[in-house]
Amino acid sequence: MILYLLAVVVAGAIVAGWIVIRRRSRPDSEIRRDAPTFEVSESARPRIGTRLGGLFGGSIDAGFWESLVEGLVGADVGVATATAVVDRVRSDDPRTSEEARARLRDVLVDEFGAGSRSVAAIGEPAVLVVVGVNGSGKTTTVAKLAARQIEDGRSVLVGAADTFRAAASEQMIVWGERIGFDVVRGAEGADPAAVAFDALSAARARSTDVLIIDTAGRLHSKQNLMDELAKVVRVLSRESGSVDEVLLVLDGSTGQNGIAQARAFTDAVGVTGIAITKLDGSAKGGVALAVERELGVPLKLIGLGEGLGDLLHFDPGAFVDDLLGDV
Ligand SMILES: Nc1nc2c(ncn2[C@@H]2O[C@H](COP(=O)(O)OP(=O)(O)O)[C@@H](O)[C@H]2O)c(=O)[nH]1
Ligand SMILES: [Mg+2]
Repeated sequence: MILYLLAVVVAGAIVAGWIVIRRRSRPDSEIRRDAPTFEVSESARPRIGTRLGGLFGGSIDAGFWESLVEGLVGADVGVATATAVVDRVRSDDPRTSEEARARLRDVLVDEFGAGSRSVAAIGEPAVLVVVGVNGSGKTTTVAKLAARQIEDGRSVLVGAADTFRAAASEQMIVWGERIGFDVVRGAEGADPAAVAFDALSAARARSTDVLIIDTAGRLHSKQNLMDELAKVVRVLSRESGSVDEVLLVLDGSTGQNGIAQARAFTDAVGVTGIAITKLDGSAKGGVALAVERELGVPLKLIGLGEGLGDLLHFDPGAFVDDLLGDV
Protein backbone atom coordinates (compact mmCIF):
# COMPACT_ATOMS: atom_id res chain seq x y z
CA MET A 1 0.00 0.00 0.00
CA ILE A 2 2.77 2.42 1.03
CA LEU A 3 4.72 1.49 -2.08
CA TYR A 4 1.63 2.08 -4.19
CA LEU A 5 1.08 5.54 -2.66
CA LEU A 6 4.73 6.37 -3.17
CA ALA A 7 4.49 5.35 -6.83
CA VAL A 8 1.43 7.58 -7.30
CA VAL A 9 3.19 10.55 -5.66
CA VAL A 10 6.35 10.09 -7.75
CA ALA A 11 4.35 9.74 -10.96
CA GLY A 12 2.41 12.91 -10.07
CA ALA A 13 5.63 14.81 -9.42
CA ILE A 14 7.10 13.71 -12.75
CA VAL A 15 4.00 14.84 -14.66
CA ALA A 16 3.92 18.20 -12.82
CA GLY A 17 7.62 18.72 -13.50
CA TRP A 18 7.16 17.88 -17.14
CA ILE A 19 4.32 20.42 -17.44
CA VAL A 20 6.46 23.13 -15.83
CA ILE A 21 9.42 22.36 -18.11
CA ARG A 22 7.19 22.29 -21.18
CA ARG A 23 5.71 25.64 -20.26
CA ARG A 24 9.15 27.13 -19.75
CA SER A 25 10.63 25.78 -22.93
CA ARG A 26 7.96 26.33 -25.50
CA PRO A 27 9.45 25.77 -28.93
CA ASP A 28 10.34 28.93 -30.82
CA SER A 29 7.64 28.36 -33.38
CA GLU A 30 5.05 28.89 -30.67
CA ILE A 31 6.62 32.12 -29.50
CA ARG A 32 5.32 34.83 -31.72
CA ARG A 33 8.08 37.37 -31.29
CA ASP A 34 7.42 38.65 -34.76
CA ALA A 35 3.74 39.24 -34.05
CA PRO A 36 3.28 42.89 -34.86
CA THR A 37 -0.02 43.29 -33.07
CA PHE A 38 -2.01 42.12 -30.13
CA GLU A 39 -4.58 39.51 -30.94
CA VAL A 40 -7.39 39.68 -28.49
CA SER A 41 -9.83 36.81 -28.36
CA GLU A 42 -13.10 37.27 -30.14
CA SER A 43 -14.65 34.20 -28.64
CA ALA A 44 -17.53 36.12 -27.15
CA ARG A 45 -19.78 38.55 -28.95
CA PRO A 46 -20.27 41.92 -27.30
CA ARG A 47 -23.12 41.74 -24.85
CA ILE A 48 -23.87 45.40 -24.91
CA GLY A 49 -26.89 46.80 -23.13
CA THR A 50 -29.76 48.36 -25.05
CA ARG A 51 -30.54 46.82 -28.38
CA LEU A 52 -32.49 48.45 -31.13
CA GLY A 53 -33.80 45.32 -32.79
CA GLY A 54 -37.31 45.88 -31.43
CA LEU A 55 -37.82 48.91 -33.66
CA PHE A 56 -37.99 46.88 -36.81
CA GLY A 57 -40.56 44.54 -38.23
CA GLY A 58 -43.44 46.96 -38.75
CA SER A 59 -44.05 49.41 -41.55
CA ILE A 60 -42.41 52.79 -41.96
CA ASP A 61 -44.96 55.19 -40.61
CA ALA A 62 -44.82 58.80 -39.48
CA GLY A 63 -43.27 57.94 -36.14
CA PHE A 64 -40.67 55.47 -37.41
CA TRP A 65 -37.82 57.89 -38.08
CA GLU A 66 -38.41 59.74 -34.85
CA SER A 67 -38.37 56.45 -32.91
CA LEU A 68 -35.17 55.49 -34.65
CA VAL A 69 -33.43 58.73 -33.62
CA GLU A 70 -34.76 58.28 -30.07
CA GLY A 71 -33.61 54.66 -30.00
CA LEU A 72 -30.10 55.61 -31.08
CA VAL A 73 -29.92 58.47 -28.59
CA GLY A 74 -31.19 56.05 -25.92
CA ALA A 75 -28.37 53.69 -26.87
CA ASP A 76 -25.91 56.51 -26.12
CA VAL A 77 -24.96 57.30 -29.70
CA GLY A 78 -25.41 61.02 -29.01
CA VAL A 79 -27.89 63.41 -30.62
CA ALA A 80 -25.64 64.75 -33.38
CA THR A 81 -24.51 61.29 -34.51
CA ALA A 82 -28.01 59.79 -34.24
CA THR A 83 -29.48 62.55 -36.40
CA ALA A 84 -26.70 62.29 -38.98
CA VAL A 85 -27.05 58.51 -39.16
CA VAL A 86 -30.84 58.55 -39.55
CA ASP A 87 -30.64 61.28 -42.21
CA ARG A 88 -28.29 59.08 -44.20
CA VAL A 89 -30.58 56.06 -43.93
CA ARG A 90 -33.65 58.12 -44.79
CA SER A 91 -32.04 59.67 -47.87
CA ASP A 92 -31.98 56.19 -49.45
CA ASP A 93 -35.77 56.08 -49.19
CA PRO A 94 -36.12 52.51 -47.90
CA ARG A 95 -39.60 51.08 -48.48
CA THR A 96 -39.83 48.72 -45.51
CA SER A 97 -38.47 48.83 -41.99
CA GLU A 98 -36.35 45.79 -42.87
CA GLU A 99 -34.75 47.70 -45.72
CA ALA A 100 -34.16 50.59 -43.32
CA ARG A 101 -32.58 48.18 -40.89
CA ALA A 102 -30.17 46.80 -43.49
CA ARG A 103 -29.23 50.32 -44.54
CA LEU A 104 -28.84 51.39 -40.90
CA ARG A 105 -26.39 48.56 -40.31
CA ASP A 106 -24.21 49.66 -43.22
CA VAL A 107 -24.36 53.33 -42.23
CA LEU A 108 -23.44 52.60 -38.60
CA VAL A 109 -20.49 50.42 -39.62
CA ASP A 110 -19.42 53.11 -42.08
CA GLU A 111 -19.59 55.82 -39.40
CA PHE A 112 -16.75 54.06 -37.61
CA GLY A 113 -13.42 55.13 -39.06
CA ALA A 114 -11.37 52.97 -41.38
CA GLY A 115 -8.09 53.30 -39.40
CA SER A 116 -6.23 50.25 -38.09
CA ARG A 117 -7.65 48.72 -34.91
CA SER A 118 -4.64 46.56 -34.13
CA VAL A 119 -2.81 47.30 -30.93
CA ALA A 120 0.72 47.87 -32.17
CA ALA A 121 3.50 46.08 -30.32
CA ILE A 122 6.51 46.31 -32.58
CA GLY A 123 9.30 47.89 -30.51
CA GLU A 124 11.88 45.90 -28.57
CA PRO A 125 10.49 46.07 -26.03
CA ALA A 126 7.08 47.09 -27.29
CA VAL A 127 6.01 50.00 -25.10
CA LEU A 128 2.36 50.60 -24.22
CA VAL A 129 1.10 53.37 -21.97
CA VAL A 130 -2.40 53.14 -20.50
CA VAL A 131 -4.14 56.38 -19.45
CA GLY A 132 -7.61 57.39 -18.29
CA VAL A 133 -9.59 58.71 -15.35
CA ASN A 134 -9.68 56.98 -12.00
CA GLY A 135 -11.85 53.88 -11.94
CA SER A 136 -12.18 53.61 -15.72
CA GLY A 137 -10.52 50.20 -15.74
CA LYS A 138 -6.87 50.95 -16.57
CA THR A 139 -5.28 48.51 -14.16
CA THR A 140 -7.70 45.73 -15.12
CA THR A 141 -7.08 46.40 -18.83
CA VAL A 142 -3.30 46.28 -18.29
CA ALA A 143 -3.73 42.89 -16.58
CA LYS A 144 -5.92 41.59 -19.41
CA LEU A 145 -3.44 42.75 -22.06
CA ALA A 146 -0.56 41.22 -20.13
CA ALA A 147 -2.41 37.92 -19.76
CA ARG A 148 -3.03 37.73 -23.50
CA GLN A 149 0.61 38.43 -24.30
CA ILE A 150 1.86 35.84 -21.84
CA GLU A 151 -0.56 33.31 -23.30
CA ASP A 152 1.00 34.04 -26.69
CA GLY A 153 4.45 33.32 -25.30
CA ARG A 154 5.68 36.89 -24.97
CA SER A 155 7.24 38.15 -21.76
CA VAL A 156 5.70 41.14 -20.05
CA LEU A 157 6.90 43.68 -17.52
CA VAL A 158 4.55 46.25 -16.02
CA GLY A 159 5.56 49.67 -14.75
CA ALA A 160 3.16 50.74 -11.99
CA ALA A 161 3.43 54.47 -12.57
CA ASP A 162 0.23 55.20 -10.66
CA THR A 163 2.16 56.46 -7.66
CA PHE A 164 -0.74 58.57 -6.44
CA ARG A 165 -2.00 55.78 -4.18
CA ALA A 166 0.13 52.98 -2.73
CA ALA A 167 -2.82 50.60 -3.20
CA ALA A 168 -2.56 51.02 -6.97
CA SER A 169 0.78 49.24 -7.25
CA GLU A 170 -0.31 46.62 -4.70
CA GLN A 171 -3.26 45.81 -6.99
CA MET A 172 -0.88 45.44 -9.93
CA ILE A 173 1.45 43.19 -7.96
CA VAL A 174 -1.49 40.89 -7.12
CA TRP A 175 -2.35 40.65 -10.83
CA GLY A 176 1.32 40.04 -11.64
CA GLU A 177 1.55 37.16 -9.20
CA ARG A 178 -1.59 35.64 -10.59
CA ILE A 179 -0.73 36.03 -14.26
CA GLY A 180 3.05 35.81 -14.21
CA PHE A 181 4.63 39.21 -14.77
CA ASP A 182 6.93 41.35 -12.67
CA VAL A 183 6.09 44.89 -11.64
CA VAL A 184 8.44 47.85 -11.37
CA ARG A 185 7.02 50.32 -8.90
CA GLY A 186 7.98 53.51 -7.12
CA ALA A 187 7.25 54.82 -3.66
CA GLU A 188 3.94 56.59 -3.09
CA GLY A 189 4.24 60.07 -4.55
CA ALA A 190 7.29 59.19 -6.68
CA ASP A 191 7.63 60.82 -10.10
CA PRO A 192 5.67 58.55 -12.50
CA ALA A 193 8.08 59.37 -15.33
CA ALA A 194 10.96 58.08 -13.19
CA VAL A 195 9.07 54.83 -12.56
CA ALA A 196 8.40 54.52 -16.29
CA PHE A 197 12.10 55.14 -17.00
CA ASP A 198 13.17 52.49 -14.47
CA ALA A 199 10.66 50.03 -15.89
CA LEU A 200 12.00 50.59 -19.41
CA SER A 201 15.58 50.05 -18.21
CA ALA A 202 14.55 46.82 -16.48
CA ALA A 203 12.64 45.62 -19.56
CA ARG A 204 15.73 46.25 -21.69
CA ALA A 205 18.07 44.52 -19.26
CA ARG A 206 15.83 41.44 -19.26
CA SER A 207 15.03 41.50 -22.99
CA THR A 208 11.34 41.65 -22.12
CA ASP A 209 9.03 41.61 -25.13
CA VAL A 210 6.32 43.96 -23.91
CA LEU A 211 6.42 46.78 -21.38
CA ILE A 212 3.06 48.11 -20.22
CA ILE A 213 2.90 51.29 -18.15
CA ASP A 214 -0.11 51.81 -15.87
CA THR A 215 -0.73 55.41 -14.83
CA ALA A 216 -2.75 57.43 -12.34
CA GLY A 217 -6.17 58.82 -13.18
CA ARG A 218 -6.38 61.41 -10.48
CA LEU A 219 -3.96 64.01 -9.26
CA HIS A 220 -4.32 67.27 -7.42
CA SER A 221 -5.55 69.00 -10.54
CA LYS A 222 -6.40 68.05 -14.09
CA GLN A 223 -3.53 70.12 -15.45
CA ASN A 224 -1.20 68.46 -13.00
CA LEU A 225 -2.29 65.03 -14.20
CA MET A 226 -2.01 65.91 -17.89
CA ASP A 227 1.48 67.38 -17.36
CA GLU A 228 2.60 64.22 -15.56
CA LEU A 229 1.19 61.93 -18.24
CA ALA A 230 2.74 63.98 -21.00
CA LYS A 231 6.07 63.68 -19.20
CA VAL A 232 5.72 59.88 -18.89
CA VAL A 233 5.07 59.57 -22.63
CA ARG A 234 7.86 62.03 -23.46
CA VAL A 235 10.45 60.21 -21.36
CA LEU A 236 9.48 56.81 -22.77
CA SER A 237 9.50 58.10 -26.36
CA ARG A 238 12.90 59.67 -25.89
CA GLU A 239 14.44 56.61 -24.25
CA SER A 240 12.82 53.90 -26.35
CA GLY A 241 12.78 55.64 -29.72
CA SER A 242 9.02 55.35 -29.94
CA VAL A 243 6.05 54.39 -27.84
CA ASP A 244 3.94 51.77 -29.62
CA GLU A 245 0.59 52.75 -28.19
CA VAL A 246 -0.94 55.25 -25.79
CA LEU A 247 -4.27 53.64 -24.94
CA LEU A 248 -7.00 55.74 -23.41
CA VAL A 249 -9.32 53.66 -21.22
CA LEU A 250 -12.90 54.96 -20.94
CA ASP A 251 -15.67 53.67 -18.73
CA GLY A 252 -18.52 52.88 -21.15
CA SER A 253 -21.14 53.28 -18.44
CA THR A 254 -20.40 56.99 -18.07
CA GLY A 255 -21.87 57.51 -21.54
CA GLN A 256 -21.66 60.93 -23.12
CA ASN A 257 -20.13 62.49 -19.99
CA GLY A 258 -17.03 60.40 -20.42
CA ILE A 259 -16.37 61.87 -23.85
CA ALA A 260 -15.78 65.40 -22.56
CA GLN A 261 -13.34 64.04 -19.96
CA ALA A 262 -11.60 62.00 -22.62
CA ARG A 263 -10.88 65.06 -24.68
CA ALA A 264 -8.50 66.34 -22.01
CA PHE A 265 -6.40 63.20 -22.55
CA THR A 266 -6.43 63.29 -26.33
CA ASP A 267 -5.43 66.96 -26.18
CA ALA A 268 -2.60 66.43 -23.70
CA VAL A 269 -1.00 63.14 -24.77
CA GLY A 270 -0.90 61.59 -28.21
CA VAL A 271 -3.57 58.94 -27.69
CA THR A 272 -3.29 56.28 -30.41
CA GLY A 273 -6.14 53.99 -29.43
CA ILE A 274 -9.16 53.74 -27.18
CA ALA A 275 -10.39 50.93 -24.96
CA ILE A 276 -13.98 51.14 -23.68
CA THR A 277 -14.62 49.08 -20.57
CA LYS A 278 -17.74 47.93 -18.73
CA LEU A 279 -19.81 47.38 -21.85
CA ASP A 280 -21.14 44.29 -20.08
CA GLY A 281 -23.01 46.34 -17.50
CA SER A 282 -25.49 49.16 -17.82
CA ALA A 283 -23.58 50.69 -20.74
CA LYS A 284 -25.71 51.14 -23.79
CA GLY A 285 -23.04 50.44 -26.36
CA GLY A 286 -23.77 53.29 -28.74
CA VAL A 287 -21.18 55.31 -26.83
CA ALA A 288 -18.57 53.40 -28.84
CA LEU A 289 -19.62 55.22 -31.99
CA ALA A 290 -19.89 58.58 -30.28
CA VAL A 291 -16.41 58.18 -28.78
CA GLU A 292 -14.74 57.33 -32.03
CA ARG A 293 -16.51 60.03 -34.02
CA GLU A 294 -15.97 62.75 -31.46
CA LEU A 295 -12.41 61.94 -30.45
CA GLY A 296 -11.19 60.91 -33.89
CA VAL A 297 -9.08 58.10 -32.42
CA PRO A 298 -9.68 54.43 -33.34
CA LEU A 299 -11.51 52.30 -30.83
CA LYS A 300 -9.34 49.21 -30.48
CA LEU A 301 -10.50 47.22 -27.48
CA ILE A 302 -13.66 46.66 -25.51
CA GLY A 303 -13.94 45.36 -21.96
CA LEU A 304 -16.89 43.11 -21.22
CA GLY A 305 -16.24 42.06 -17.65
CA GLU A 306 -13.77 41.81 -14.82
CA GLY A 307 -12.27 38.50 -15.94
CA LEU A 308 -8.96 38.24 -17.76
CA GLY A 309 -10.62 36.93 -20.91
CA ASP A 310 -13.16 39.74 -21.04
CA LEU A 311 -11.27 41.93 -23.46
CA LEU A 312 -12.13 41.87 -27.13
CA HIS A 313 -10.59 43.34 -30.19
CA PHE A 314 -13.15 45.84 -31.43
CA ASP A 315 -14.94 44.79 -34.59
CA PRO A 316 -17.45 47.38 -35.91
CA GLY A 317 -19.50 44.82 -37.88
CA ALA A 318 -20.04 42.44 -34.97
CA PHE A 319 -20.63 45.36 -32.65
CA VAL A 320 -23.31 46.95 -34.82
CA ASP A 321 -25.02 43.57 -35.29
CA ASP A 322 -25.21 43.30 -31.55
CA LEU A 323 -26.49 46.85 -31.16
CA LEU A 324 -29.23 46.07 -33.67
CA GLY A 325 -30.09 42.83 -31.96
CA ASP A 326 -28.98 40.70 -34.88
CA VAL A 327 -29.84 37.07 -34.34
N1 LIG B 1 -18.01 44.95 -15.30
C1 LIG B 1 -16.79 45.37 -15.61
N2 LIG B 1 -15.98 45.87 -14.67
C2 LIG B 1 -14.75 46.28 -15.02
C3 LIG B 1 -14.29 46.21 -16.36
N3 LIG B 1 -13.03 46.71 -16.38
C4 LIG B 1 -12.73 47.07 -15.11
N4 LIG B 1 -13.76 46.82 -14.27
C5 LIG B 1 -13.88 47.10 -12.83
O1 LIG B 1 -13.80 48.49 -12.62
C6 LIG B 1 -13.18 48.79 -11.38
C7 LIG B 1 -12.04 49.77 -11.56
O2 LIG B 1 -11.04 49.15 -12.33
P1 LIG B 1 -9.50 49.54 -12.25
O3 LIG B 1 -8.81 48.70 -13.28
O4 LIG B 1 -8.99 49.47 -10.85
O5 LIG B 1 -9.57 51.06 -12.71
P2 LIG B 1 -8.40 52.16 -12.75
O6 LIG B 1 -8.62 53.06 -11.57
O7 LIG B 1 -8.62 52.90 -14.03
O8 LIG B 1 -7.11 51.45 -12.72
C8 LIG B 1 -12.74 47.45 -10.81
O9 LIG B 1 -13.69 47.02 -9.88
C9 LIG B 1 -12.72 46.54 -12.03
O10 LIG B 1 -12.94 45.19 -11.70
C10 LIG B 1 -15.19 45.69 -17.37
O11 LIG B 1 -14.89 45.60 -18.57
N5 LIG B 1 -16.42 45.28 -16.94
MG1 LIG C 1 -5.50 51.69 -11.49
